[in-house]
Amino acid sequence: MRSTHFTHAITRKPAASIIKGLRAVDTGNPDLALMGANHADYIAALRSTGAQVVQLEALDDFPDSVFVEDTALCLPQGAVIMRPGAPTRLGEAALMAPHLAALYGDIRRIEGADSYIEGGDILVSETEIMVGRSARTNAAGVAELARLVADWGHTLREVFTPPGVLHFKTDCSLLDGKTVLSTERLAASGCFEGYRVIHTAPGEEACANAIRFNDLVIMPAGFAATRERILAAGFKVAEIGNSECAKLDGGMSCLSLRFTPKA
Ligand code: CIR
Repeated sequence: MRSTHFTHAITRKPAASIIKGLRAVDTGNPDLALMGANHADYIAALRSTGAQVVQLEALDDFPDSVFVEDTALCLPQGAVIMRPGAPTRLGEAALMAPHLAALYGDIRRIEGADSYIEGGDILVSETEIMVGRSARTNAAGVAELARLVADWGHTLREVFTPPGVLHFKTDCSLLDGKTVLSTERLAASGCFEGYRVIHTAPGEEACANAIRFNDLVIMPAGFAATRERILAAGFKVAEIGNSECAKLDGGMSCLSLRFTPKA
């Protein structure tokens, strides 16, 4: 399945400057050693599925650059370089472009001066691309993306990220072609009509950002009730420590670009 199975992933080492990373609420700085260990576990989990995982060097000029997902959208036909809505992150996208160009034949770019869009707001299922408007992703960005991917045959649906939630995928993940994991507050908006929805357990909203990567659902460690629900639905789960990235509002999807390149 093209929305859940991939041959490649790109990650970037956390920079020491991550202590200056963006966060909605300051709960203290991340511990770099623990973050590095968690990041290594994450890469090992991706590799355990047989995928080739690129690990880019840290970018100290961009404190949030470990969260590579926001820089690009990778589709079976090609990749689209984003225009992050966070001013301190805008420059990260251009730095990702050459790495994708080395693997993909068709690279497109969001270029409109008024267009803003981050990968964390984009959920690609087997049948459509959902894009959540948010504080980082605006209508112009969504419209430009829709134009860019139209000739690749993708249908794009604009949805809305709940107020106070960083990205659309902060609150949901695709588990298979027709199943999503979602917080109750996001699912209540009706955006997943036609999908099977597994809700995060009460009080465990912070684990909604997981990823399906080949045979694994990779989720943050420490959310036992939700983990049970995912296991009961027949998925194989790997848990990765996320305490340090969580201090910067980051989760499992943010840490990689996942794709199967097309030359
Ligand atoms: C930010 O605010 O941009 C970072 N501190 C967190 C980005 C998380 N990325 C993601 O959910 N795709």
